[in-house]
Amino acid sequence: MQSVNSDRIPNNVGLGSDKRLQRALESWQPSFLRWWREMGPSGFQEDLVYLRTATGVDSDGWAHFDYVKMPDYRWGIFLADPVPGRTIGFGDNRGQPVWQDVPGEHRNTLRRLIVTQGDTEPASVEQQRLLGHSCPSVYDMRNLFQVNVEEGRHLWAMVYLLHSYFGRDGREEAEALLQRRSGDPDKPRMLGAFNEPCTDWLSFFMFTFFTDRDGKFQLLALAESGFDPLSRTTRFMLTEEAHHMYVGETGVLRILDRTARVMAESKRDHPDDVRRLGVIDLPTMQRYMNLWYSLSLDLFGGEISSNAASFFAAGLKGRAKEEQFEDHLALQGSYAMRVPKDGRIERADVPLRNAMNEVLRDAYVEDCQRGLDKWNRAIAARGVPFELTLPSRLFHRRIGLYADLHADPQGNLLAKEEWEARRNDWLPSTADKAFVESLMTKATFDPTKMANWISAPKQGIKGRPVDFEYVRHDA
Ligand code: BYC
Ligand code: FE
Ligand code: FE
Repeated sequence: MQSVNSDRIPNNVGLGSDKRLQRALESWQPSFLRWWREMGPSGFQEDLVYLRTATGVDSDGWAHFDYVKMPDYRWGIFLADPVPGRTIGFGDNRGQPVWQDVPGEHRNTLRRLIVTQGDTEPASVEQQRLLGHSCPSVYDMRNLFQVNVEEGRHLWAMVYLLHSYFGRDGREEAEALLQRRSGDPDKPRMLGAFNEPCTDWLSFFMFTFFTDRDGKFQLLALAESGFDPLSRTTRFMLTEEAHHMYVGETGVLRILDRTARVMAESKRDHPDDVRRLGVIDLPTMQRYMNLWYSLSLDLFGGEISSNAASFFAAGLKGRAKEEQFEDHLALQGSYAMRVPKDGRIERADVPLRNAMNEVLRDAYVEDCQRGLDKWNRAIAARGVPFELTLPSRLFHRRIGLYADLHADPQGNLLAKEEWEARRNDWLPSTADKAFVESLMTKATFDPTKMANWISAPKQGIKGRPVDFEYVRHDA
């Protein structure tokens, strides 16, 4: 077993000179590698994969690209550069110097936030572990593995914080992050969407578009934290996150492009006809989107949240790009919330601090819509009259104010029976899933080939051609 040091683990946290931390990470590393072998990508572990590895935090030269076997990936620990004289930007402690250590009174809350963030990272790897066996192309397989190893690095990032700043409980939490399992009823992952199956590539692309985007916004909010090590860690994680969302956005775009092209060429638009041509019909795309969007909306927590108010008050978790707001205290303002009351939806003014989850969700929804606009332009460019729309925030929620409602995608409230009867119009049915899976029964290992249901990407990775051998697999 190779030990954790600055040669083996690229880092900019002075790991080599901190013996205590080095020992702690050394004792965690074998558990991580065991977990990776057991729950990381199934198969392909001995293949050479053309991967990006973070080696520093310079905006122009932070990553190195080369072939590597996944278990040999150099999972590094990087903090964005400190901002000299940085002060807390919001809440009751605004203007005070940021904390370089954990303030005693916020210890439990901070640990909980870090553990929740950390839990999602290995969860997503577990959810995606079988996808290599049905990849539409070698290019896509490489992107899957890139996302997987980087989610592994995000786990390292949170474990670094737990080991460095939370002593014994931190070490216990770091072990527990490797014990929970996505979808396991006895020891599930912490947040809803991370226990959902993600076993086909349409779900994978929806996940990386919608669920990784929750990651982006949660990381933006944590990057504002007054706990400086958390801020610096998450700031660097955001650099990698951009690629995950790119994989999702372009993946869905390529599926839509392929479908729309087949529809235009065949002059067919009935979903059954479209399916017979071996591509995914657009109403099915809308249903998968409805599912992953609503699951991801839940990840922002309750609309009205005293937790969120206290995170904000304490300066632990801010709003995305806090500097864009004028009022950083948020003590006076209110938020006009849609609140269910007596079977109807009413507006109610909620104190702004209690609405922070909804404020973050607003920014997320806007960002999702920008992606959808691109998707719709791609469909229109093929001359197909179909538009994808984001469902209402009231639709299919399990967390928060709308969890017990039965709303259609337009936000109209329905009786439970009526909603159940129409469920398959709005969410993927068993038949939809069977169809999608039927397209994805085997992997494409020839770098020059692309599955029929998806268009080729416009460009390859790091200047390489699309048909480059991104994964060296002896099929
Ligand atoms: N499922 O006041 P409330 C990523 C719990 S994704 C299950 O409404 P709060 C990634 C909540 O914990 C980003 N439980 O919510 C993406 C609380 O429990 P307790 C992950 C949920 O606390 C793709 C109770 O309900 N990062 O990085 O304001 C691939 C009432 O809570 C859910 C973070 O989430 C749910 N959906 O906010 C890889 C950042 N929602 O305390 C990676 C850290 C809420 O009563 N986490 N609950 O037992 C947080 O900031 C907050 O914990 C949350 C919830 C935003 C999640
Ligand atoms: Fe992540
Ligand atoms: Fe991600």
